[in-house]
Amino acid sequence: MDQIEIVEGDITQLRVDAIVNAANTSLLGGGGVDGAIHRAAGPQLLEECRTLGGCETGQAKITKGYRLPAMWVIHTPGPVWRDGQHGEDDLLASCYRNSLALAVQHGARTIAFPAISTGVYGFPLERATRLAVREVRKFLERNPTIEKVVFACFGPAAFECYRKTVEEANE
Ligand code: AR6
Repeated sequence: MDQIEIVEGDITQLRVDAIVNAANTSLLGGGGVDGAIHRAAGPQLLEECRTLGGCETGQAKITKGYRLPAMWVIHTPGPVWRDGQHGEDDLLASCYRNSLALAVQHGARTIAFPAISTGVYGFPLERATRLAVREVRKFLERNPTIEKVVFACFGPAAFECYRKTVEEANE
């Protein structure tokens, strides 16, 4: 799976066609990676987000990237973790699928994901990582237009988790 790349660092710095934002359903900004993306993109991003009317959990909407190196931002609200019995896995999987489908629709060939839902929303990192890697691999098998998917890991623990999971998936 050499289309999958794992990097440690700030997703806002990545030179890819699209970066994914772990948003909330208002799409009006927040903390974590959402805050970082809005800060780096500048105020026009929020202006465009205001026109979108929010977004349901597991769905995705796209905007321009403004001051970001990325041309597009794909906003997807992940599920809030409760106990794993409230559809969290399916919702998180649909975040990945819908984001990738939007990227394809807009001609993006390279896309970067943060670890959606694993911060404030409390989704267990290992479980989220396995699911992210599985969904991305499935999508890549069927969609040759995507050339590269980057997992942007914030900190060494997340990096290690993704590295191990991708390695296991390749076995
Ligand atoms: N680049 C890459 N990853 C990052 C960055 C960054 N600059 N900053 C944080 N992360 P979170 P969630 C990682 O909390 O759990 C917001 O307020 C972080 O370490 O940003 O989906 C939204 O508005 C973690 O691994 O998103 C929502 O209200 C991952 O990004 C809520 O938080 C996701 O953490 C969404 O919560």
